[in-house]
Amino acid sequence: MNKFFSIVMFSTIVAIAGCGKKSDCTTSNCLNGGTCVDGKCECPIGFTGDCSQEKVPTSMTISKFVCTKFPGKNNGVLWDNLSGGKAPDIYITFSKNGASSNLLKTNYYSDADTAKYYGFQTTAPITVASPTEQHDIFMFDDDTPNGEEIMDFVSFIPYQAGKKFPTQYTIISESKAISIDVYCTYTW
Ligand SMILES: [Ca+2]
Ligand SMILES: [Ca+2]
Repeated sequence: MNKFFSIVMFSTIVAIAGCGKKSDCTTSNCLNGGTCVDGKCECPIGFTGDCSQEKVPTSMTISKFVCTKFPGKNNGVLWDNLSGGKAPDIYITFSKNGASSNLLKTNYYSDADTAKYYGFQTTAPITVASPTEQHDIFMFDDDTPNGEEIMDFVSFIPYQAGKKFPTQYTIISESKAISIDVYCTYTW
């Protein structure tokens, strides 16, 4: 028998054996709400295999960021200490690490109060084309017409692997001075 026929014969035997094979699943072993159909788990979008494995999103959409914590002072003094002792005028930028242009730059809130939460969003949702790559949020104190001061920044990877695709999650800066909630959806 030549090699070609050996392969055909082997494939045929495997195919016949496959027909009599018992089911790979029952509804109870398909996870995360998956159901067993014809011996195969049918999974909620984003999951595969026995529905415990996540598919990496091809893109994400961020609808808003909400800042729940920011530093009210800069080394013990008010951010606008030189201009009459005022709280900072906060805004953020969101960018892919190393990218020269921002995916988002917001307007600022004047004299921001550390006891309040501040939402940052644009008229159109932000598309994150590389959800597995590092992105950065910088927070600034606007000092127009004298530029701005960087208050702190948060680096993060938008797709948090193994977390089951939360539509809201919290990121905290390394200094722990800034805490921001991210509101997002996923596309596969
Ligand atoms: Ca300032
Ligand atoms: Ca200012």
